[in-house]
Amino acid sequence: MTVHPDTTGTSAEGVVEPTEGIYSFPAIEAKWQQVWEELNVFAPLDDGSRERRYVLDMFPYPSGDLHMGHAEAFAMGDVVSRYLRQQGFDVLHPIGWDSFGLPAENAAIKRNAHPSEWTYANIDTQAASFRRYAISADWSRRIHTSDPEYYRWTQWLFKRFHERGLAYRKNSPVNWCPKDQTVLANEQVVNGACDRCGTIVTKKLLNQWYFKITDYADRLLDDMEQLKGHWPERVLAMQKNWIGRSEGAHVSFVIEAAGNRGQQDVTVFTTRPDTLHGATFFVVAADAEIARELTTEDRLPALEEYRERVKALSDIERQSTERAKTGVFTGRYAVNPLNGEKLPVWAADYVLADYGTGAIMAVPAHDQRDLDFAKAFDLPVRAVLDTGAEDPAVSGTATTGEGTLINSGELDGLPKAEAIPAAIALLERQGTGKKFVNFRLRDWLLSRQRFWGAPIPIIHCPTCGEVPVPDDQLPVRLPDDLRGEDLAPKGTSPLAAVSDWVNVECPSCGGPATRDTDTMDTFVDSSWYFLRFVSPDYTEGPFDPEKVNAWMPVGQYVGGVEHAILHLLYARFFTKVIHDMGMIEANEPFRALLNQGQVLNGGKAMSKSLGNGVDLGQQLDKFGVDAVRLTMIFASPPEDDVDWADVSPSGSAKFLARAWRLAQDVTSAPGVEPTSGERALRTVTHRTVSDAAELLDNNKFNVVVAKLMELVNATRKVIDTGAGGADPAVREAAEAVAVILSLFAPYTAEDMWQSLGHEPSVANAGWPVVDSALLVQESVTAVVQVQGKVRDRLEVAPSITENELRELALASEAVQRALAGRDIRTVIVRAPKLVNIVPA
Ligand code: ANZ
Ligand code: ZN
Repeated sequence: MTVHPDTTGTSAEGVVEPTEGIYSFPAIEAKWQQVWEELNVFAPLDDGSRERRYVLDMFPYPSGDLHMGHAEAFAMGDVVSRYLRQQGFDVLHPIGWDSFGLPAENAAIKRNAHPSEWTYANIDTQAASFRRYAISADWSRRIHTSDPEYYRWTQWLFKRFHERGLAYRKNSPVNWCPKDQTVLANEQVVNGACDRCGTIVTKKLLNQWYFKITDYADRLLDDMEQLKGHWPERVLAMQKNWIGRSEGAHVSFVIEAAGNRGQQDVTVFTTRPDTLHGATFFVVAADAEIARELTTEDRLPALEEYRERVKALSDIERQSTERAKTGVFTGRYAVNPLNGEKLPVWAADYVLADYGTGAIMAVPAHDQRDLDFAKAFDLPVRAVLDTGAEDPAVSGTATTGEGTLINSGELDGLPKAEAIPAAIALLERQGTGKKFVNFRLRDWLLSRQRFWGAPIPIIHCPTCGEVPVPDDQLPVRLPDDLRGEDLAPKGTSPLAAVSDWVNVECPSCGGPATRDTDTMDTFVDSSWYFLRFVSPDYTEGPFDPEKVNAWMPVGQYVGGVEHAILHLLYARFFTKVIHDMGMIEANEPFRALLNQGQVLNGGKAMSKSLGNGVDLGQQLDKFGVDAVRLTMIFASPPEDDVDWADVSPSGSAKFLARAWRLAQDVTSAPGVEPTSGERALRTVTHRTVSDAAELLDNNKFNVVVAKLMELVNATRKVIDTGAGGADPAVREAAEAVAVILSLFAPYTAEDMWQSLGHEPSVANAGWPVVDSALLVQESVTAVVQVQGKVRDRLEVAPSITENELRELALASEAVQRALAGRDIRTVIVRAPKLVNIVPA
């Protein structure tokens, strides 16, 4: 083993001996973790002296120790963060915990404990694992959303939303999980089941708090323009689809009196007002109140029986085109406002109560679900658009394309695109309809009847109504003496049973009043945490406005695609509202988004039931942190899945040892001029550094690792068979390896850096400067063809002009031989690579 005359090997605090001999990751890990903490390497300067960059990982939920999924996601975020630091940016890379939520509460019930015990114990475990995993985080900014210092500001923000009319209460049928005994947002119902416990969700009529996110629907949609090219396409598509903007019209139909029911108006939402003359029946959502109101008394028992059956179905089942259509006749008729026709009114499940107006005009010729229903109940089908296809009444297939209006009175002959505004104009003139833009997006139901969340800061007074808790009385703290059974789900919040917490004086009139006992959805906590990180100890508000404008928006956000809709949409909404309050300049929170893939094992997601789980701790013990990190990065592009059965952490460990030995074998002194070194190796080094930067800018981390492996091989070759470890080009290469490797394998890189005679930390070494003169290729091979057949190869300068190349090619003896005196028709030249000569 080479001895290094030049190695100083001291850290700022005391002496840390350079590691020699055999690469041993346990020794290296123990050594550097402590040095980094002492040097406080990863706190940003935050003084404006450098351009700022904010890199954020979706903060973890403290469900237990870290798992393989965390190891992948956080490795990706750390690469970005460490890379930007090397490029000279002042990087904010914070960490915190999304620490409110049901699992803590369920664990507390089981163990007769307070939810905070389980929560904070898990946070400590995860924090220790993150430190070991060498996440380049600024630990001084750590936040937990369940800390009163944090949820004080969640409550403060709720109040500001309330003042702006963006937080309100209403009675409505809500998704109810019978097992968790709590309401769920639409977003938390997956295929009709609770996304937490899988229980089939039912509907319950409750008075609940909502955020008026629908007021922002247009902006949430339009501002996606800013995100194009920086967010994954599919996430943007999912958001767009979730917001679901539909242009069309509201059309009002008179429902004639019948039996015990009087005449009334019902409005429908349609995207196809041009097809009004093709409406042959009318449908209301069976589960909407309107269905009951419309149905004549004699038919009510049939309706009620049908409604019971509908309850059990998810929205997806209800709208499926596969299912046979079902419904009941209400005994009523609707009058078509354009032609006076009487349309039978049905109640059916394929129309949803909470979309549009919950009622439709059915046009079976041009809507497949209406056609299936018409067939099932023998209702008429009338085409009003000639598309050239067979009559839907005969084919059984509704026609939806472009075409010309028929059977439509004064609209006849118009193309569809003109008929839509023409029909709207007719309705507007009559006062029976108008243009309308409908959204699929619903208001955000935020109240939960559970304990472990931020209490809603409202007091209900019999005299004054809803009275917000004054700002100086925030936070409304959770009681800390509830445990075990006190927390068991009862349908109302466990807080409702704590009478000395509930009963308070009204802040407005001083009379007896009660606190709101619901807590906020945990998505509220995570809708603004990225703002708290810029000034986590700020006490004058949720964040320091100056700092927030200096750091926001987040430059790179990293996290799982499972948050494509909920979290990202809510965070965007919060940012826009806070922007409108004049508190931040940014109107989008995350400039760029990276969704890492999943970690699989044997082609399947790791799961307890499959027994294919891989324990992160065991992998780290066996292969070391750096090898696990490097394996995650090297396995695939960051967006793709990593199958742990197909990768080789031991191969990664071998590569790391090989890289590490380069530093051990360097014998030249630090700071030696590299210009006298072997040029070929220098070219590889500079090309690698240059390519790596470009690849990193495009998130192609795995390719950077591949290039790094080539550089390590090239360097090893010079040490073993060339000028050896004294060649300054070898030092230059080894230093470049250490700096690039510091993004992926920080322990190994730091140790190399020390062996190379530098002070820690390599994290601050700075990206190597590329000498572009070394990148110039000295010559290129130009292929010369005659009639498509290769006749010669010429070594030319990369900058050769077309004319120069043509002359050279024509002068070639081999070409002259092939031409055999024939005249030339054309010469095609693609400088500097190709010439094709075509004889006459
Ligand atoms: C008549 C019509 C004729 C329609 C036609 C479509 C085609 P999007 O694009 O998703 O917004 N609709 C309205 N409310 C509904 C509800 N609550 N449940 C189920 N379907 C509903 O779809 C709008 C169209 O979906 C509306 O336009 C309505 O049917 C139906 F040739 O009206 B249409
Ligand atoms: Zn009062």
